Amino acid sequence: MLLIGVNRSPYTRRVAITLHIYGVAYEQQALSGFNDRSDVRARNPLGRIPALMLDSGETLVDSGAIIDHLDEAYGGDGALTPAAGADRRAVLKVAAIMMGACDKALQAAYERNHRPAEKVHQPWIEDCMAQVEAALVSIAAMLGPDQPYLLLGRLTQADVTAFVAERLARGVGLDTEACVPRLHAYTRRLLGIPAFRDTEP
Ligand SMILES: N[C@@H](CCC(=O)N[C@@H](CS)C(=O)NCC(=O)O)C(=O)O
Repeated sequence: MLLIGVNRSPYTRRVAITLHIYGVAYEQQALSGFNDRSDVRARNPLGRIPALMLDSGETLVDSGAIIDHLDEAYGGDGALTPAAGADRRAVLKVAAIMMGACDKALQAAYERNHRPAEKVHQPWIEDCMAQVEAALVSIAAMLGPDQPYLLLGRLTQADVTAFVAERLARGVGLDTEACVPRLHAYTRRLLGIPAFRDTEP
């Protein structure tokens, strides 16, 4: 199995963490969506990472669709996203908010880094960053002091997505230690788990 993408990408990293947790052996081709355009497009016509090439040769794209396959193939009864019901809805809701926060953080970063300086619209960046912060605050509010996991008393895809979103938010300049201290401390604790630690970019 071949994971295409760099772990600097929150979407790629959530797939890498999921593969680790499920104990699936894989290789990784560390391609960037921007720096390795033609190689990435050869795997995903949209030109985005991650993509996952299965041993059969089939290639899956988009972290949500890839993880859906991994849950089905390797998750069993302990899948990171429960198979059905209220537990599934709760995990998917957190994952949707955290992946949306990643989308907004990247829009802010793209506005800063991919446009000529005179065309950068600062209010748009601030609007995106306010959405990121509000999303993280809503998830931080679910955490009690020293609570190890967000939901169900065990590690789920809610934790994986909250981890990568907090990491990205920090990377684009949000002071998460100040604005979501409990979430910041919780992601530091998750780094004690090999799947999180060993996928550090
Ligand atoms: N919804 C997608 C988002 C993937 C995505 O936006 N990847 C970024 C890297 S963090 C990318 O490849 N961007 C290049 C581009 O959009 O041209 C997923 O969950 O996989």
